[in-house]
Amino acid sequence: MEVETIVAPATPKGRSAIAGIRVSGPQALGIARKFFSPLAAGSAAQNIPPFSPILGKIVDNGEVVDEVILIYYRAPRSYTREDMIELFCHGNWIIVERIVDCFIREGARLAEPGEFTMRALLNGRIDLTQAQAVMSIINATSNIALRVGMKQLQGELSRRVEDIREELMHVLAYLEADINFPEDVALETDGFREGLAEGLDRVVVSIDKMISGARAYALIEEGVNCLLLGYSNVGKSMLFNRLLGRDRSIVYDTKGTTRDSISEKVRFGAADVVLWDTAGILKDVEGVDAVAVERTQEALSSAQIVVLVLEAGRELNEVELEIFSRLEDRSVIVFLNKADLHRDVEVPASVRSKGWDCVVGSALKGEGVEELKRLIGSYAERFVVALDDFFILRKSQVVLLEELKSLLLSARKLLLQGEPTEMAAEEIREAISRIDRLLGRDMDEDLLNLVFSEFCIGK
Ligand SMILES: Nc1nc2c(ncn2[C@@H]2O[C@H](COP(=O)(O)OP(=O)(O)OP(=O)(O)O)[C@@H](O)[C@H]2O)c(=O)[nH]1
Ligand SMILES: [Mg+2]
Repeated sequence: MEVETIVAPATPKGRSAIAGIRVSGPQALGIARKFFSPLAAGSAAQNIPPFSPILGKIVDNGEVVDEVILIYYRAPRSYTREDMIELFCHGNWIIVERIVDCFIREGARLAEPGEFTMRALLNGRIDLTQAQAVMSIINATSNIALRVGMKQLQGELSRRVEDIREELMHVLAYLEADINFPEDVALETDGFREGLAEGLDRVVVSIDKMISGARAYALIEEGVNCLLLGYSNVGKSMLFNRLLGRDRSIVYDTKGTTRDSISEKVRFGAADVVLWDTAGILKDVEGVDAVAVERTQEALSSAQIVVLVLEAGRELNEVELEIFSRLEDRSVIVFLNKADLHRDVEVPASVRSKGWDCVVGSALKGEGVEELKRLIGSYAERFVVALDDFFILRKSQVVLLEELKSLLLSARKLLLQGEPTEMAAEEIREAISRIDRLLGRDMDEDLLNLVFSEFCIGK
């Protein structure tokens, strides 16, 4: 069956200086020739050299629709590896629709969301992890998402997955040799099984890295999560508003003012941060207050940075000391608030002994707030430096990785228990097929449709 030619607007609906339209498929050039005529004197419509922008008119039924720039990409040197046309017209949707209609009338059809990228995948120009990176780049709302997307597009994740595949093929080759030529190859010598098991161990370590990298990335995709945490009424909401520079959260002189966790995106220095105001921690509360405290605990579980707000000049209470013990593995900054009420503020010994950064200030007067912003920013930037450890994977792909891991652990066990090598080989074959699904090679339609349904049209 002949490949269909697809067409779609490549820029969003609305008014702009320029809008783009994309066409891909064997008929792309043939159809374009029917409407497009180059402006340059003496140029015939037939003369559309590849890879060079040409100024011309789109003429529909004798009427000039628009003046456009057209670029012809000759297969396989295009985004989809098929023949492609890109047209740039004035950024008015009526024009865009008329040009798209011209192509449809002559035999192209409107592309599905993500269909251009899907073709790039099917034609082997990119793999599934790169296709996802494309989407992530388009949808990125933070610098970190952009940078992780760009790394993945350049094949960072693909290479790691390929390395794993290679290692497994290697293991499989040994196992198959043992299965097929048990008498020829003296494979079942000392250390044969142990050696293969060691190879599998290495692979499991790198799979674990990918799984935790995907989880870590999902948590900070929008920005590094920074949570304001503390006992009730210490001034978290007022500090939150100060950090945002506007009155977002209610500040009130009674305990239990904030109930829901409230989040806002901010940028401190070069870092994108999602800042969270939370309900104050209180002991022995009931009803909605207890639910509010639960919400805070929940939010705490996904925070990378915690700003622990304490009241200057007051002894730490039981609740606060209890909070301390739950912050072991976080980046913690202490803000000693309400310093305006005291002359000399001492940093409590218990805080000092933790070695946490500590800012003495006042949300009311705005003191210490700039210092706090700077600290949050520099902590957040450390996550951007850890870029190599992040991967963009859907939940279903993380599940694939987990299955992959358990197959390998099972193969390892079978090997070490001295079971017939065929049993381990079967697990490894299964594992390799999981890898192919991960890369989009083994066309797992459900997974592909899931991934591409989230794309925008024209990409
Ligand atoms: N003097 C002084 N008062 C402050 C300061 N920060 C907050 N307050 C006051 O402390 C009270 C509580 O402030 P909030 O920001 O609502 O405290 P919270 O920690 O969000 O309280 P909950 O949401 O109930 O947990 C309000 O009356 C604020 O005006 C400060 O730096 N100095
Ligand atoms: Mg509050």
